[in-house]
Amino acid sequence: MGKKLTDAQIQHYRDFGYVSPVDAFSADEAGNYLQQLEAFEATLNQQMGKGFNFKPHLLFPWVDEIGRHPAVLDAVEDLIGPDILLFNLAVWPKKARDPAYVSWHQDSTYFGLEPSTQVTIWVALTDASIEAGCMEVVPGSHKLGQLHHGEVPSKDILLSKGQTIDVPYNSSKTAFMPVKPGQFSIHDTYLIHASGPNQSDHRRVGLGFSYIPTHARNNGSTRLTAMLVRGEDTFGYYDDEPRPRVSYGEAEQAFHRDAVARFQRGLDEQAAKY
Ligand SMILES: O=C(O)CCC(=O)C(=O)O
Repeated sequence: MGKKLTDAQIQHYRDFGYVSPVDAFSADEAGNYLQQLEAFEATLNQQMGKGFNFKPHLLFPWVDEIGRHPAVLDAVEDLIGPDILLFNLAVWPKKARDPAYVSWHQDSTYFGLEPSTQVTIWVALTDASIEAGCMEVVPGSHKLGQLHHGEVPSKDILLSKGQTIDVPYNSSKTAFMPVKPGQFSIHDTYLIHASGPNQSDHRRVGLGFSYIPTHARNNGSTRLTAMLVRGEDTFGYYDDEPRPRVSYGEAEQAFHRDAVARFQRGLDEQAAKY
């Protein structure tokens, strides 16, 4: 038995590359987080999409709180050990009846990690049903290792460069990962996954936290930032990210700008490799 996951869930992750759904907090708490997100969006008059969809845990204490939720970190610890860095957070909200989708990809493609150990925890703030465009995965595909991706230009693909797997693989069997507000799904860095358009009448909002063990270094030429969220970092491969103290404060915005610019340079460098 792990700290959060059962032995069967841990074995399922090893065998198939994912686990879902897992409970973190109540639907009421999810509603409170969503309210904070929407209050911020109202001040900017835009979705927490482009410009804010990377690393908002550096801008908002409520996002930092979710990223450190014991249920989340206990599950991560069960899979990658006790010394944990939050490496990235990506948010791709989908409006009601939104044609936007995420094409078939592997998260490892972006990150340039050695070893490529990374786990994504996708926390739902609203209902992410199949109809609303939850994630869909190819069970067991994490065992295929890194596959080649090509850039697919499409205004509806939410991935920044439309990176999509462009080599054949067996996609005859897929599984959906529907999650309710306050629940999360877990997937491995090499797992092939996607998410479809939102065909429901409500917004689909979730936060995709990427965690790595402190020993996973980035092989790019830009020194990246990361936040130690549990344990100890004796490697020092990343500049420390400070926790946000006030929502969208000046210092928070300045650090966020710099961290995202570096992260973006890292993404561009990795993109040149596939
Ligand atoms: O938000 C989505 O629909 C897709 C998220 C995703 O691909 C990820 O978190 O790795």
